[in-house]
Amino acid sequence: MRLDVVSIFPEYLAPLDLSLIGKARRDGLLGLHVHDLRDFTHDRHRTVDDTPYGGGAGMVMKPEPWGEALDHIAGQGDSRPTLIVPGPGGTPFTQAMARELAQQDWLVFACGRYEGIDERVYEHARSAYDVRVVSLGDYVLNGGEVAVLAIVEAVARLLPGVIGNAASLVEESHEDGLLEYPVYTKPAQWDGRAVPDVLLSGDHGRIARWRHEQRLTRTAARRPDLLHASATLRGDDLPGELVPATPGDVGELLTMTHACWLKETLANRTFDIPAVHETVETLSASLAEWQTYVLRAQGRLVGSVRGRLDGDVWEIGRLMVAPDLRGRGLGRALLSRIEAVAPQAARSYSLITGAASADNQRMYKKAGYRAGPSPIEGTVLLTKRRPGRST
Ligand code: JD8
Repeated sequence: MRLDVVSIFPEYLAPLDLSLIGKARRDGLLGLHVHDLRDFTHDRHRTVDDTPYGGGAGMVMKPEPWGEALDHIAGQGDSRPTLIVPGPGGTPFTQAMARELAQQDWLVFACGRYEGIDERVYEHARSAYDVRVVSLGDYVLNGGEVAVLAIVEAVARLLPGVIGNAASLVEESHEDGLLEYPVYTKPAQWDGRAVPDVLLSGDHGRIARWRHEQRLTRTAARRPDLLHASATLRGDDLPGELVPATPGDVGELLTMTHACWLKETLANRTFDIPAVHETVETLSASLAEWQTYVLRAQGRLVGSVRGRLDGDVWEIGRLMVAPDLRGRGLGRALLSRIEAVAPQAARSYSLITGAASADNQRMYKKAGYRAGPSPIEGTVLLTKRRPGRST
């Protein structure tokens, strides 16, 4: 990758000689050329700024030096570079943008100062560049150099060979939308403080689960904006009440049904499970037969359950939670909700699950259900008397 930076303070970019970026330059993994804007002036004072048309405080950067500088640089190669112009009003710089820019061959950075660069420079540059105005964040700096230092580091470290252990790029904050987990190193005891036992356990599965939980918890606490509401959903604080399913839900419901029953087919080693063979038509028709409810988090369908009265038994079915949200008590919460909406005539609850669906059976038994013989081979029938309903 080739990088060009234009600034009236070229020494500001000296930190890019250091550390991994400096090494990457020396190893030829990226070429960085820093240009002094004043080299593209022709007056004795090497003037780059002037007073703003229309009046107002401060000075504006003159168009001529910029025009000459950008034309000169564009002439250094055949391809069409991307021109990044940092500015407080630009598109927020993100890890996703860093990944995108890291795919480019040639990036050119224009560091403004004063009140900014004459607007005609942006228009002029579009003839030879893909121009992007990018902001580092919602605060005001005095110029673009600091932003360029940050953007170049964020982009260059994604280039092959720059970071020794590319694997470490995977679990980083913002790489997958979650903040990083806490890290520890020797000594195991310091300042009367211990390293969490799980990290000393050698149980890599447990360590991975703990780290993921830490990332979720930290992100929910510090950057809930990064999380889809569903990510922080827990059974004990279900938002709102269950909403009756409508024909408009059928598409998503079918998709989630098939996704959720994959686990049951694997556990029970059979595809002979009604949910697996559900279609849009059969599911649409079922809405008339079953009281079906959906649970949404910020618009995302994350759970569902249904019930119908069979004599004095409230038959519960299709209790499902989006696979990535299991283990948070949502299934238990949905079960409580569907029990709560059982009609007066219901004196007990029943539901059927796979004979090998251990997690489901464990959850139902914890909720007070008793397993018994089922009319359907390969399944168990779980029943529970409705509280306060004597025999
Ligand atoms: C480039 C001139 C200063 C900005 C009058 C203060 C980025 N996140 C960011 N905050 N500020 C900048 C930034 C500020 C710049 C320039 C970037 C060039 N200034 C100006 C307008 C108000 N002064 C930035 N990226």
